[in-house]
Amino acid sequence: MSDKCDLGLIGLAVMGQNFVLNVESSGFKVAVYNRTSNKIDEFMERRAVGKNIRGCYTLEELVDSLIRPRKVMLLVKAGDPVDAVIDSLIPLLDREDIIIDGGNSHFRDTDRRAEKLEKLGIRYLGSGISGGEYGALHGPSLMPGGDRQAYQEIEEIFREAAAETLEGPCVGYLGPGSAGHYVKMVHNGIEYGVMALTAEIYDIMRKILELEPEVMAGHFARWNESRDSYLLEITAEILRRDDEKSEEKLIDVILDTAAQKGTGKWSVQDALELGIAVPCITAAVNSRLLSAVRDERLKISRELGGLKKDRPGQQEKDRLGQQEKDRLLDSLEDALDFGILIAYAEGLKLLEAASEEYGYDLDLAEVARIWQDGCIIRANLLQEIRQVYQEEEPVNLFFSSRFRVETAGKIAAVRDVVRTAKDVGLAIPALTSALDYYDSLRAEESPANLIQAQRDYFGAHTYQRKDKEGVFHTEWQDIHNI
Ligand code: 2AM
Repeated sequence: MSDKCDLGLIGLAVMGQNFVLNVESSGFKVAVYNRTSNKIDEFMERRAVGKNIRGCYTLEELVDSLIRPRKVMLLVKAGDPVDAVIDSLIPLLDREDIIIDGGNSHFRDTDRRAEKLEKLGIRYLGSGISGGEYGALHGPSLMPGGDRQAYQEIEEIFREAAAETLEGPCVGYLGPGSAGHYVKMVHNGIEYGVMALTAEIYDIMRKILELEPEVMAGHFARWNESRDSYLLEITAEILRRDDEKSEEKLIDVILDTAAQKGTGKWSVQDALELGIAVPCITAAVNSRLLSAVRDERLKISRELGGLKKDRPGQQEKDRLGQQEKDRLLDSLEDALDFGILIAYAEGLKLLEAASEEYGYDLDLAEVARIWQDGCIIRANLLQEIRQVYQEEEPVNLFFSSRFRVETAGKIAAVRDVVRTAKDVGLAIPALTSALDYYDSLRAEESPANLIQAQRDYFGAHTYQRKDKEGVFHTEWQDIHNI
């Protein structure tokens, strides 16, 4: 047997280390390299001891230790570092060798790199990886795209490393160019939506129902029994956790400003570019932005804060009796389901449009299958979503034969939750936007006739009529009299 390695991995941060250990544990030999060499030492002396892993201190050494065609995977910081590493690899690689970028690269960067490498005869794959550090070690969801033949060369490694479901490993070739990174970006957009929705439900539990974190945890855990959603599961766990540094629950001492690395924003940016509405996901990104301006919030809330009980003669919060609280709690469960479905619906619509525009030729049933396990948005719901796209091409996920009746059945509860929050001035933008998305698509008539009239009035942009073919313009003003 050759003592050469099956895979070379560059970038030994935690994700990189964990992925290497995962691949090695599936029976492959891995060569590793990191820019800062003491990380190689540290890894080799600790976690890699006794394993089929070779530490390399130069890129030449890494490349020389690989079976041909060489497969070099990058798990370095997204952005310029990826270009820097690729540029250093180019002179060392031969035609037909394969570079795989496993980072969270912007899909346009992936396209640019693929094009550049194609000219040199080097094959390129951009692969989304989801599942965090735990997933990287125990089985992530892998979303590869790019050169199809190159994928076939690394398929065995990826299939062994990926999370496993009854329907196969959570990996599959998604499409050419940046298809993989695009799917990962939208995965993260949906993730933003689901996280914002759970946070809003938590906010209602906390501020309107006045529940203790432990009790909230119980509800999330109970709801999750049939849903098996990773994000619901960790929400319950988070709410239960005691703080080690105080007497409080940990959730109560964590600062309320959310950070972001950009994939949610990119989803929204490209959705706007493609002309696809993703209001729930957009609201989730906006929520993080608004949470981050804490100083502004604190100043304004000093005067205007607190739940408003401003309807005449009502103490809204105090008015909710136990029965009403129980009803609201039931409504929250339905509202969360509804919001989550809409977040998926928006994301899948975006994928549909991107597939068309960028020629990815995505199979949405396959995307849903790959998301079934290993990744952050994994949940039982994805099995149903997969079936929808296997069976039909729905105008919208929520209107598919599988979800149509169920969704309609939840709307009264959603309105109940939104109304209650609005009454007391609690912001729940992701859920509100999800409901507005649904109501906008449900409306036979939108008010855009007025928009068209306004556009024609001030800019002679013309309009179409309901009753006649063609393009029309009205002289709205008598210019001679102005
Ligand atoms: P480092 O340990 O030398 O910083 C995540 O940050 C991973 O990306 C780390 O392994 C880090 O290497 C690597 N990385 C960041 N910038 C890099 C660059 N310009 N070239 C190579 N690797 C880089």
